[in-house]
Amino acid sequence: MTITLTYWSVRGLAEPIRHILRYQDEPWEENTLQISNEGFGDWMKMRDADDMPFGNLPFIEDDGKKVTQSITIMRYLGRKFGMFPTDPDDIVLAEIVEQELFDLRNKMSSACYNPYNAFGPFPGSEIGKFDHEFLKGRFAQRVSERVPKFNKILTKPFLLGDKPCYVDFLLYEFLDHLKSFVPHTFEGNDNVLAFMKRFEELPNLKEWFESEKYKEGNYINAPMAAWHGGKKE
Ligand SMILES: N[C@@H](CCC(=O)N[C@@H](CS)C(=O)NCC(=O)O)C(=O)O
Repeated sequence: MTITLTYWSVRGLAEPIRHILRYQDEPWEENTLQISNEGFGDWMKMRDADDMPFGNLPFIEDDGKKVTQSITIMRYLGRKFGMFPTDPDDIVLAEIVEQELFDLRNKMSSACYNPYNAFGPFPGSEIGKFDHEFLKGRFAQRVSERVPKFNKILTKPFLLGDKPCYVDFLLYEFLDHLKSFVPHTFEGNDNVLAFMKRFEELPNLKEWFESEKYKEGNYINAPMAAWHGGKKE
């Protein structure tokens, strides 16, 4: 049965899932929700149905089963397509990097989405002050210390060896966010740049990165964010 991915019409948390689905050879489909009152209404109906214990976006449907939580989806697809490590040391490294990326990604989201009005207006939401430039500066500092650490561990073609594992898809997408958000971070980190280039050359992904659809671009964050990024204007 064809896997279906449901998510908003941005890269957001779904792009690593899209990349892993693009890379493998089985057909898959996308159910795109528009960021509008109508799209939100459609989502409310799905979220409140009984077929997901904790309805959230993104989710995938595979063989009648719905899977939520982006990292769980990546692990699920990694196992399904033979891209989940089996060696205990590899699993530990993969999960450390997976969680490091999750932490950094959350920091970046906090610098981009104003918590006082992103989902409101709610009573009391006017009391806070959101300072995007300050938070971006803090984030830039953190990644300038973190990116060299990625550079240090990327000694093989991919994180664990010659072939990509599910974490490589998370890693590429996060690095690509950094490329737009804090581009100077890559200076002197040649292993990171070589990793990104190798990823873009992978079978099926190479065709994607050369496609018109990719060149059109898509926003990283939703329109309510202080920084959307990613779209080629
Ligand atoms: N931990 C979750 C976070 C999911 C999440 O925050 N999803 C946002 C979009 S990025 C959403 O719109 N969720 C729908 C909702 O909360 O109703 C994951 O990694 O999947």
